[in-house]
Amino acid sequence: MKKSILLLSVIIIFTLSSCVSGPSAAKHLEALKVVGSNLCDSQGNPVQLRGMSSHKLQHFGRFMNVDTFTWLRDEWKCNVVRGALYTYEQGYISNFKEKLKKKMIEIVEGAIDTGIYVIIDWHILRDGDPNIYKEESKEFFIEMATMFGEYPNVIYEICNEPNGKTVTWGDKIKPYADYIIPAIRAVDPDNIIIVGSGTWSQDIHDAAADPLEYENIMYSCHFYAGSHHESLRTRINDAITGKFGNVIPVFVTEWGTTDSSGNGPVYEKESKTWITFLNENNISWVNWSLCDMNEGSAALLPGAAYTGGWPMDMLSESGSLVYSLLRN
Ligand code: IDC
Repeated sequence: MKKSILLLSVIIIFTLSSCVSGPSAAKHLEALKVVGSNLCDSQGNPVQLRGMSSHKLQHFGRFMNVDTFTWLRDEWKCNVVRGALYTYEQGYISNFKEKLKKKMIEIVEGAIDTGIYVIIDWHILRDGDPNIYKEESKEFFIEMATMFGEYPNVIYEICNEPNGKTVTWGDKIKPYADYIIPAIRAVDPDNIIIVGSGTWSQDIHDAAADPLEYENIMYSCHFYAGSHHESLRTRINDAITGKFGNVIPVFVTEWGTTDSSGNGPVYEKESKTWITFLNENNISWVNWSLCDMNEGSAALLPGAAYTGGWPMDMLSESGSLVYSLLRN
């Protein structure tokens, strides 16, 4: 009798303490859905996600872990992170399939434990046509959806930046999406799926003229403050208000404070103009990138800790700007 009371109290104490400590103090996350041009919670209230993207996971994956996520959530006020799974450049296709898949699993589990959303980004770039590796992509997303589809945290981004003269929405990207999305939906019926468009995910007008016919789809639009300006903002505005024939929801899954090389000076004024525009329109955004590389768009200075806790003097010019934009 005494023994079983002791055992019971040990179990109760253990359960209580595991409920209140560490990253598992995570809040309950809302399942997301798309209503018109808006990302919404399950009640239909608009939700804006803001956060940080990794740089290429094969080089900078060490910054993506539950400690940095907890820091980003509490200090930077991020509610989303993005893991950039490069296909090329010694990425998933070229060399490191199992290693990078393992990293992505760790990232998703870390985001679940922290209670933030996570974008699983199939980061095509030099391989401009997503169809080149559509079999690998399908297999990968089925695996992710099978493991994590029941968690509201997960968002699938099925092609980072299609590019190339012949890689248009109608000819290449929509058919690719129509190949991948049903495969994900067979396993995960409802989490958000984000689709890129031509010209490095800027041709959202093409997607808006001929959108996909599934629930909970969003369209990414990418910008770099030194390269993309008012005309792209006008295009986004036209897309979310139906000027191209249909209202579509836009998600800025990647933007940078520099020009589109990712390097060089920080364009502070233009970055602020962009973020004001996105915030006013409830458009979610994710900044490139959380790493300590010596390039303008990197948020951290070389040598920054892999575990968060960064003092202000470890943030780059870009990192300080994004930190203040996130906290506002
Ligand atoms: C850049 C990195 C840079 C790297 C290059 C190629 O910042 O260090 O050498 O990729 O791997 C994008 C891409 C993103 C780019 C970024 C900046 O999605 O991968 O990262 N950018 O060039 N689209 C527009 C800009």
